[in-house]
Amino acid sequence: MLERVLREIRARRRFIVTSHVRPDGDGIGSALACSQILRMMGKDAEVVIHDGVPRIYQNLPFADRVIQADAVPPNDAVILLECDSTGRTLLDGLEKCFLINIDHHASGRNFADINWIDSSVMATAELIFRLARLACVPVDRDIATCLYTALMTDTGSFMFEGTNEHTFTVARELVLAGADPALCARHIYFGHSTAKVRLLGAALSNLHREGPLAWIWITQDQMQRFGAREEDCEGLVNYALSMADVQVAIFFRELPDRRYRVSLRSKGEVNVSAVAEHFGGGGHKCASGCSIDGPLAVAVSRIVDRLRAEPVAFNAGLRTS
Ligand SMILES: [Mn+2]
Repeated sequence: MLERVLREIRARRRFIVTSHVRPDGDGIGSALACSQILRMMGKDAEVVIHDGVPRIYQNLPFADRVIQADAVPPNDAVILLECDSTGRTLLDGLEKCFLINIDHHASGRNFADINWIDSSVMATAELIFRLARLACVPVDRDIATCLYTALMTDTGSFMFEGTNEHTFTVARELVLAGADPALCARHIYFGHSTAKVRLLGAALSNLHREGPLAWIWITQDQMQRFGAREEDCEGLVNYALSMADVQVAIFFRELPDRRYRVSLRSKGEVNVSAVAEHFGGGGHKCASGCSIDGPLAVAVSRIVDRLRAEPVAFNAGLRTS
């Protein structure tokens, strides 16, 4: 499939690269790297992201030229990264375009003209790295920095389930190409806003525990009080997962329309993508998300009930603790 993707790229000239709303490190890093690889192949390429670049990724090379827009500009093809549908981009006009879908999610779908979905890799960045290799584009320091940041964030700093020797081989290649691990980490893990740390305090003061489950939430009122943005909620769920006997952590964020955005994280025993998919969302075995109607108490009990119905080992844990 990689060969096919490269063939279709070579046959075209003007590209738009995009990813989903609320883009994460892999979405942003892979899109920035991909667009630069295309430019080094002699193509016109721009990154268009509905929500623009979150603050912690704004130091990445090429981030300053990302176009924040509601529709795709004229192009010969659009490359969608990390999306299971065109809808995930919130960009208008995609139905008229030639679409190339590159993804590594198990929930990935064949919605585009070409679909390269490989759920054996930890990050789309690994696929973009392979694309550069096959296209004979030298991975320079800037491209390596984008790809390393994508790989680092999607593996939870090389700590998530599925991280293996192959992941480190790719990371090694990227460091050899000029990515600076400490510098990449500093921008992401020591680059938070004050609002985010205040949100963390509020979320942790709402910590609930039930056996191997932990959940926290943030209200619109708190978001406004701290002057927080949506992106400031990114990663808060991981603090609830950090306790020794917790298997699954859930983060509920109240949306302006009073629905709730739900982030699910698992240490590996429980497949949380099945739970998210049940409510119309998706993701990975260990990290997934969905949206659900409020009020909060109803949203919490629907999600928690669904988790109680999950695998036997997990239920045993729930009953005995
Ligand atoms: Mn990813």
